[in-house]
Amino acid sequence: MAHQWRGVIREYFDRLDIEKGNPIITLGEGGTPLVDAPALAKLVGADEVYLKVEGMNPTGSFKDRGMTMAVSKAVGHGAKAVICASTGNTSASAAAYAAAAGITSVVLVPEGKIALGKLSQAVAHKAQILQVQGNFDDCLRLARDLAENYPVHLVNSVNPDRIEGQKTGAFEVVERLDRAPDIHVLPVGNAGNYSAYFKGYLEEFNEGVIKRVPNMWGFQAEGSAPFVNGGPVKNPETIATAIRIGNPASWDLALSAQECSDGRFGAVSDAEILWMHRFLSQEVGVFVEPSSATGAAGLLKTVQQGTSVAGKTIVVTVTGHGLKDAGWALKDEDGNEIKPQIVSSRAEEVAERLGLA
Ligand code: AN7
Repeated sequence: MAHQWRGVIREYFDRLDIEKGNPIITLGEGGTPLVDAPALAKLVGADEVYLKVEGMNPTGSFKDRGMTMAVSKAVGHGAKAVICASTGNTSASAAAYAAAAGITSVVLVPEGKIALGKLSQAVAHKAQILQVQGNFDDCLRLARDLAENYPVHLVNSVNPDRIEGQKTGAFEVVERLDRAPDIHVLPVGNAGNYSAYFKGYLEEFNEGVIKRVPNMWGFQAEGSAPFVNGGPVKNPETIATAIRIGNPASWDLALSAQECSDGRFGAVSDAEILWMHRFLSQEVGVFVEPSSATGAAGLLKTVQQGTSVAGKTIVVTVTGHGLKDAGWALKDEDGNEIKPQIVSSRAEEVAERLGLA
């Protein structure tokens, strides 16, 4: 049989905190493409920009890298049920990995604030879903409380197994480039992924594989930007529902990653996010969910505000697939619905409509 990618635990077993003999629950996550994005490089004036396309993971987001670790270790400890709070992608991933493991999943999501694709994934994988009257931060508080007092294992990124699995994204970037990028850009919600990439790069640095750690640049949505405001946001708001988080779980880890990497945090408006969402689809060929365009939008804004990235090699993690939250592609710049025209099946008419005749 031909070799296929074996998932991040088997591919990086020696570099992960997991014991021999622990069951491995995998759906083949990781090994995602690093896509050259010359149109984005040109737009921002960088030497090279690559997108780490995490939408290519089994459930369509980067969460799978951490979930394979969290669920495998939960099963290793005898857990029969896992629980998470989620803005959507974590719930989709937890539900899928629990299904693969043959255990139950419970997901708490903010009422009415998760994208349809993600909700349908959690339902498809038979999660017990509850919509909580509150925001993500309320859901996380509740999930922690339940995991502490009832027989259910928490798989949010406050569980270090999640960060441990997600650090493999940095390993893959280094393997592909044969060095570290100068700058690594990410969208930030709970800041788990930002912290995980830094951990991965730092380990590569400590092992002498790379000569320096990239500057870690993290971007939030303006209405939901605790790292920029310097403290929690009580009522976070943004159309980028994945990162509609006011009280990030990985606050301390992320701040130290920012300091140690000489990195930065910034915020972009919903309009800037949607502009970049469209640019990535139309000019790069990569369809991401709006939240996932936040990093690239922040990179552009930083350049527009006067920071040059000339000569730099930049990697931008695009975190989730466009099909997760597909409706945004069907709106134009002014928010009007885009509806493909209806035509007869006569070639002359079709040619005329297409402007070919
Ligand atoms: C597409 O699913 O928090 O900064 O509950 O789904 O590590 O939180 C999702 C977060 C970026 C932010 N992009 O990552 C959840 C959840 C997408 C996301 C983030 C999320 P973190």
